[in-house]
Amino acid sequence: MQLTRLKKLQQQGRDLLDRGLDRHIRLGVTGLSGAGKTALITSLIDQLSHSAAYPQRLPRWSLAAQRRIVDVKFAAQPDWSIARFDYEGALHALRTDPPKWPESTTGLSELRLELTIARDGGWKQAAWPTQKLVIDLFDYPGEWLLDLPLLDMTFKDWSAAQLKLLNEPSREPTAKAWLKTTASLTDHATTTDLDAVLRAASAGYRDLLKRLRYDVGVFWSQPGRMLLPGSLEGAPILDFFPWAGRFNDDSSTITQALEQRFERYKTEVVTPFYRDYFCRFNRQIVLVDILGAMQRGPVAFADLQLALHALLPVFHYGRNSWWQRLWRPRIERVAFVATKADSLTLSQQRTVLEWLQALVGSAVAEVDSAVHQLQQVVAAVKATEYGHLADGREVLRGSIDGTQRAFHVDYLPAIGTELDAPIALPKLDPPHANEPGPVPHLRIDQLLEFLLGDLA
Ligand SMILES: Nc1nc2c(ncn2[C@@H]2O[C@H](COP(=O)(O)OP(=O)(O)OP(=O)(O)O)[C@@H](O)[C@H]2O)c(=O)[nH]1
Ligand SMILES: [Mg+2]
Repeated sequence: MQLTRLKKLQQQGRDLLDRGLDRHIRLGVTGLSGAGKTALITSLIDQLSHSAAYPQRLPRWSLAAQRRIVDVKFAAQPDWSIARFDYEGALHALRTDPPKWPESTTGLSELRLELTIARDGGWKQAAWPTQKLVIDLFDYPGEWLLDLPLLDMTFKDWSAAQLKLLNEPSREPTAKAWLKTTASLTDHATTTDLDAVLRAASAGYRDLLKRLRYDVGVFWSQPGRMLLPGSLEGAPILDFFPWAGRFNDDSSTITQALEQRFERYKTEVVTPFYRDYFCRFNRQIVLVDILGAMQRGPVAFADLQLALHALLPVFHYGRNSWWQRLWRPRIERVAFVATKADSLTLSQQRTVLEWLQALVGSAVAEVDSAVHQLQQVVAAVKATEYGHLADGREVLRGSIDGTQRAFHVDYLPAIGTELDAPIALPKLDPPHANEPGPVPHLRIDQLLEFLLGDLA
């Protein structure tokens, strides 16, 4: 506890120093696996690092439009114990021939950029003609965010909620066998076989979560680390599962053991992430994979809405929960973003924006008004060109499986209608880099304006 407080004080000291010197942004970028985080961060870094030389590529970011970016450089990241975001590796993949999308990632990584910006008038201009803007970017799995609500839950409440979910029609057929096995677990496991019993049922639960995610397409799964264990692979802290057992029986060995693991998961896995990272972000991009969910079909799309409902209270600054009051997250700006919009025509992009507004709108209305928020539809890396066929129909042109094609996504549900069937979204190859400068994008400059526009 002492060590934790000391660490927190040290961090606060570092943050204050950072902020006192110049403007300092700690930008977290998150989204569930495959949402487009790595492509987005790579594009953000690419746009920023070229912004002094190619400001014309970012017309809607005022600092670039006013030609005030003097220099951009990479700097040593403050936290040396986490991976550096592999911008060079991702860019190399996008720039090879044929180009490839960056590899999938599973953990936390960080990168620091330092921008030198010409001042725009004001009394400081004569003495200090430029100022520094330090941007730390963090890539982290959205699955970790889904775990934050656990901090407010007891094992009993969490178990009840998860078991209810597993019995719903979208999940029950897949969960049936595991539910049956766990229900038949007797609570008379002796101390010697308890560990083996828990290990086997937990492995079954983790396997179930994976099948639900990858076969059925659901998004809402807890605990998130069971899907992306990273360094916790095989660790006993992940050996727990929702339990329908007798909670009021103090002598129940299984209940006690599971409860203990659940509490340790909260204090040793969820809390450190919340305290050391989430609370220290002052800006946040949340990627909402609307197109990915529609592509997986109605069950996945409904489940995305469920996941968002679970996730959005994390950005609720009314600080109703003890963990929010204790650590006081200070996110000032949150951008909810749907990416991969380059697969759609302009009017279809508008439809996706309407969906995004509808999905996050109601929850976001409750976010503290001091937190600025944006909903936007972008493409981190624009892989298509828009055009028309001879008969006037709209069409997109891009490379699919190495062949140039003209295509059009025929079915996209209008807002307020049901998604009847999966949408047929093509998996585009990245664009060939045939011009110098940053990767082509859609509205990344608007995103930068929202995230950084108030700073210089
Ligand atoms: N057309 C298009 N496709 C994109 C774009 N961004 C991402 N994609 C597609 O989405 C896939 C996943 O993107 P990533 O950036 O790896 O997603 P991620 O969220 O980092 O995924 P994980 O690291 O696996 O969690 C890519 O391989 C591309 O196929 C985009 O801007 N345009
Ligand atoms: Mg990634």
